[in-house]
Amino acid sequence: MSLVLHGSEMGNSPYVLACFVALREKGLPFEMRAVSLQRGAQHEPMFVATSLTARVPVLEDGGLSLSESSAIVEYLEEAYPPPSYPRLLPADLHARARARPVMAWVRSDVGALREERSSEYVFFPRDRLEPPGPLSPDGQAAAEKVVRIASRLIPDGAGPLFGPWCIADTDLAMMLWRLWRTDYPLPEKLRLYAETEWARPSVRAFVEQPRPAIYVTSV
Ligand SMILES: N[C@@H](CCC(=O)N[C@@H](CS)C(=O)NCC(=O)O)C(=O)O
Repeated sequence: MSLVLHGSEMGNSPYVLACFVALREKGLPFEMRAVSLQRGAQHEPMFVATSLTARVPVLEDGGLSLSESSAIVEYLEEAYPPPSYPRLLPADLHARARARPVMAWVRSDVGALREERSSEYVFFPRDRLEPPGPLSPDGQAAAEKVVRIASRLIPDGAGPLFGPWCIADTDLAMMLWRLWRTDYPLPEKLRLYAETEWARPSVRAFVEQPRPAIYVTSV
């Protein structure tokens, strides 16, 4: 087995987070390679040869190179399936069906929030960042939408979403941390959920990885 995960040098990609957590939860050994997005290394021919989209994450597994974080998660679940390997997606068909829209939604909607509350706020100390400005009307609407949807999804007792942990929990918690780390008032249930999900060893391993001192904005 020779698994390689290409991530960003700054260690702040929510999409790389999902793949990193998926690999850790599966208990698979993998090598992490950092691509310097700031220097445009994602456009270099060597990387483009492995990446369909010239973006991180990319997973290499033997002869396969795969882009797009949710495709990588789905691949890992099929290539290293339960019960031999721990699950990333719920065992129950309906729960699994409900987890996928959560994964798709955090990747495709609420762009204003992802832009105005960029992932640096989640992964870098606040004293190294510009204080977050007020949310624009679109950003505010997106924040309210996140709270509304998360409140509906997260069960009383603060989760996980669908019984045992699944990768959609990490995705949703990442979205909530954008709010929580920038002083947005989260309802207690959501705050508890976000904190619990962030305490998972697989997530801690990503959050606590060493990062370069330089700060550059991205979403
Ligand atoms: N839909 C993609 C999004 C990947 C993505 O946006 N990656 C960003 C880093 S967070 C990237 O590589 N940006 C560099 C670029 O677009 O040039 C996924 O889920 O993997």
